[in-house]
Amino acid sequence: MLNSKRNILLSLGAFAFTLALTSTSAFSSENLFSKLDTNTDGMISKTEAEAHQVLNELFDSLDLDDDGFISPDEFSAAKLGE
Ligand SMILES: [Ca+2]
Ligand SMILES: [Ca+2]
Repeated sequence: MLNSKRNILLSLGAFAFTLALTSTSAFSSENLFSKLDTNTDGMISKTEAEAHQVLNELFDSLDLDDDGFISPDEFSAAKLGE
């Protein structure tokens, strides 16, 4: 009985920790995205990506649909804000 209560507390703690971690990284990668999106069209162009060395190098492999822009989805897959 005591054991299972302790397990519930432990998993609640782990859940809260994961949640905090997830929201922190989402926040920072969103920040980075809007920082790089200098013309605020919601996409990062090849020129805008040049401001970020890693993004610049990974640009072609991150641009999954080959439209020449990094969308927020493509950007978050790169996990650059973590
Ligand atoms: Ca842009
Ligand atoms: Ca794209």
